[in-house]
Amino acid sequence: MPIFKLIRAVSKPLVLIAEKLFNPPPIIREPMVQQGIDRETANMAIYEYRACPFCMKTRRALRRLSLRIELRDALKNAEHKKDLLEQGGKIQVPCLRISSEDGEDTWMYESSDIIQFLEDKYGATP
Ligand SMILES: N[C@@H](CCC(=O)N[C@@H](CS)C(=O)NCC(=O)O)C(=O)O
Repeated sequence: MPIFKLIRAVSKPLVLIAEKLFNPPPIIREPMVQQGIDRETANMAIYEYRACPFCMKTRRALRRLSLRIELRDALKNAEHKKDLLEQGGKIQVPCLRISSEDGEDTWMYESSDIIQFLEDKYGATP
């Protein structure tokens, strides 16, 4: 078994247990406000691996900010992996894809940048 697969196999249950134990409380918004945000984030997707700690950090931020952004498993789903490589530019997760109507999608790598972007955009909404 290649070393990365072995590390992933060992760390996966730990990452998932930690995520369950230390889940932050979500922001509760007025239904109308939440619906507006849901509409806005419908054009976003996060490419991730379930057991990646950087992805877990990002999923925690999604939960805290009550963002219903689609999660795309780039390890199990070959099409998501291909899109990440060919359109995003490299295989690295997490990656936030913001689709645009003109086809010029934005691919944002780095968990800290993704979280900062989402915090700036949605963190202050009551
Ligand atoms: N600095 C990056 C690190 C992300 C990272 O190292 N992700 C790993 C998975 S945990 C990855 O995508 N590795 C490439 C691969 O598995 O092919 C971040 O904070 O997002």
